[in-house]
Amino acid sequence: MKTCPAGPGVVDKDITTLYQMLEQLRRIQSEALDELSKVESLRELEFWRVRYLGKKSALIQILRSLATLPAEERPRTGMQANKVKNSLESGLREKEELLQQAVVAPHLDVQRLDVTLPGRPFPSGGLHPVTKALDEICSVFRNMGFQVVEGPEVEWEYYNFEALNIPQHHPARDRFATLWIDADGRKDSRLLRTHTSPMQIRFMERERPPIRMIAPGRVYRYEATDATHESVFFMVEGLAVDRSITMADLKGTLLEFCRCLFGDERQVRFRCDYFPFVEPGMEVAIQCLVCDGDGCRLCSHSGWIEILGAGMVHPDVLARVGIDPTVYSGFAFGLGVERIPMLRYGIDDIRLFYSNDLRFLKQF
Ligand code: FA5
Repeated sequence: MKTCPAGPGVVDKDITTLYQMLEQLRRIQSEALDELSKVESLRELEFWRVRYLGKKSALIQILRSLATLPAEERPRTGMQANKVKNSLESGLREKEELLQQAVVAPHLDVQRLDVTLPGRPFPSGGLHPVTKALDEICSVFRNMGFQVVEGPEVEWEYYNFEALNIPQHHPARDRFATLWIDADGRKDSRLLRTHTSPMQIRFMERERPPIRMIAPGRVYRYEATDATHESVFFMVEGLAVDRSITMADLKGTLLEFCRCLFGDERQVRFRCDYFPFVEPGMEVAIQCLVCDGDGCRLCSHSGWIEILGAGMVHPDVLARVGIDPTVYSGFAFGLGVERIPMLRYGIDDIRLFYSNDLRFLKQF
């Protein structure tokens, strides 16, 4: 270890002026800190402490001699000497902590690793807003006593159309622009299901009333996309069959669903619509949440957004699966899932859900 040029334990007798005193303090500080950086053990640190902060050290002697200085030099010299002392003491404490850590955990590189720092966060994924909407929809209907079932996305023509009163050449087929898998004109071809309604048939073929089920899933349509239409989107089918089910049950169920998702205040509109597999049929629309009914891009300036088609299950459909329509009746509905988060969060383009832009997806 180097020593102070003036001798660490001796006061420089030549210091007569304030300037010289301050200069000596500066030298003591710079040399002491330089030496401190080279200390490698607690033992060396103790030597350092005695040399620079011990009773006989230059610094402590300067502090003791302050009383003998002329009154005008005392405050400035005293302040500077205390500053140096504080800086050496805090350097001593820090070095002591570092060296003690090295004794406790010698494998840690104490110079570089601060184990008290918070860890680096791992990037973690989140649920897609459509998945969240599906979960919420399923939970609302589960609470009303509906069971959740799933079915195939590649479907037989029979389930997608025939069994739902849509035979070949029926004009209603135009409504469902279909992606065919077997396009060779076979009698029973396969296709990508255009709606979840085939699940009504599949479920009624194997279960007897009372029935209360919902079937969420992807559907496919060969159509141009726009702000409210995608070619691949999600639907939730609903079906209830029992004795004495009426239109009032259908309206009550859908109103309760809309209240759960959009609150008591939001207006719900029921209007007649035609689907060959229900009679009577209707569409349900919600007052646009973006413009509050005034008209905007999202609602095509109508003030309303259609979220589902519904109706009383057609007696022919019940009869086809062996359920007696003179004893049982039922209601069914098919809900467009993306429309729910669009309405709730004011998303004015359905294509945002599937363009994989993280800036959009991270908001949910
Ligand atoms: C049907 O698909 C019927 N199967 C619904 C139904 C079920 C009626 C049971 C009666 C009884 P529709 O084609 O209207 O109906 O579609 C239902 C809902 O899906 C619409 O209200 C709309 O919210 C949504 N939807 C329809 N087309 C698209 C599309 N291209 N992109 C996104 N959502 C759509």
